[in-house]
Amino acid sequence: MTPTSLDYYGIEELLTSDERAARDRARRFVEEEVMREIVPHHRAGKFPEHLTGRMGSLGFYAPYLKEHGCAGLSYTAYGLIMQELERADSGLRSLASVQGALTIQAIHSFGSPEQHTRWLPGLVSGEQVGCFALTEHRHGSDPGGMETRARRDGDQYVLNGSKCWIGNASIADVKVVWAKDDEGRVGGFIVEKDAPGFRTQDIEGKFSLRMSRTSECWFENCRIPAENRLPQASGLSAPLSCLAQARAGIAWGVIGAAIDCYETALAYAKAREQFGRPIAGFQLVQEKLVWMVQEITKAQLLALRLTRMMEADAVTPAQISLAKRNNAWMALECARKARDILGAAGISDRYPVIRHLMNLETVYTYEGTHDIHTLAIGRDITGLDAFGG
Ligand code: TGC
Ligand code: FAD
Repeated sequence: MTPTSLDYYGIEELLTSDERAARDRARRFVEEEVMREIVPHHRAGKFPEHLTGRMGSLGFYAPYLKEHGCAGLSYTAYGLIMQELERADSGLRSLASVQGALTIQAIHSFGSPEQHTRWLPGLVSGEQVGCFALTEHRHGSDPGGMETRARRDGDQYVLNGSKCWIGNASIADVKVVWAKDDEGRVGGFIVEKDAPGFRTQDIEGKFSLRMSRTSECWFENCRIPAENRLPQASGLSAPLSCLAQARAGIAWGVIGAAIDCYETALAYAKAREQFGRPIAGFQLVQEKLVWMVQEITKAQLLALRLTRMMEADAVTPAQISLAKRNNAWMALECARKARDILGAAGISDRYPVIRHLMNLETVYTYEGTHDIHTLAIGRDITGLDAFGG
């Protein structure tokens, strides 16, 4: 196991022993069971499906929850687990985000006790795969405009519409689908694997998050039992509150990708010689390495403070937006600088940098684009809505 990792400001001292243990368990899993899988699966554009159950058995899905087999750890431990998963590949962290912070979170927050008993144990253990279908072909940043409808018909709901860019939808046993009801109010509906009228297709040709399955979905008079509606989910705030948990995980996760880029670039720069000396000795190269250390350190402090505020139940959506916005941008910039330091070698998957760089283009966009978070924070500090309308 890698003994050390970038920790310029002694973050280690601010963690509890349980948090360190959770991080080390995730790191060990990544190094012993995942790293050898990554390049072949990334090249093939496939997720190593057998890891889904294994990650459940290690308690990686919504580990900040206590019931139904969840690990009952702190939000900081959750963040550290996401960091270690994303150090390997954003697709691995994405699986944990979609399964845990989105699907499990939605059923946990808005489901009935019967729904908890029925679906949560299988999702928490990873025996069942979940997905969270909010985005539509015509509505990404503005999910409030969604066109998918759920019409009540006796003891069933009939869903019509489509969703796009949905992680794991084509293999999901349990799909949390957000749709507007007869009153035009957003609700959450659980669509099970073989629901009649449901169709899905994986999106091919992705250059980013290749080690992750992403799908389109269509609902054509798709009938589900009325008891599959999440009773407590009423309005757009329901899916947005799940996104808050996932965005906090991303704020931590991307630090893992950034550290991997930095450490790769540092080692390369010390070994690679040009003009008769290691390129690490050139001022311009040092400036890039220093920028990475500086921004990763700031991102670590931001992420830690964020999850400590979440542990105290004292965080606002705009504060979460700020951490997601800053840290995803920071990681993408680190990947770009690391790619530059590696020269031509930086475009080869012999090194992890180009893979992280391509992945981070997705992370910059999903869970609210960089600019959508700019406007969310802008609205918070000015009281003025610049989203349009
Ligand atoms: P707005 O009026 O602001 O809000 C509607 C209601 O929601 C409440 N709210 C929140 N609640 C909890 N957490 C948040 N972060 C919240 N933000 C808003 C708000 O108080 C209001 O409540 P109420 O009771 O008054 O109705 O809604 P808006 O239509 O103006 O939109 C705001 C905006 C643009 C920020 C929002 O729509 C947004 O976040 N858009 C981005 C969409 C997005 O992030 N989609 C992500 C899809 S899932 C995904 O990408 C998964 S990838 C996962 C992975 O692989 O890791
Ligand atoms: P758009 O909303 O069309 O935005 C395009 C551009 O316009 C962006 O630059 C944006 O910032 C800008 N823009 C939009 N509105 C404004 C404005 N008011 N002011 C200024 N600029 C604006 N979604 C799910 O529901 N579930 C998933 O599991 C999921 N997984 C994903 C996996 C991958 C690999 C990807 C790429 C996406 C995934 N998404 C998922 C979708 C993701 O959340 C959306 O892509 C994202 O919310 C942006 O929506 P969009 O792509 O439609 O872009």
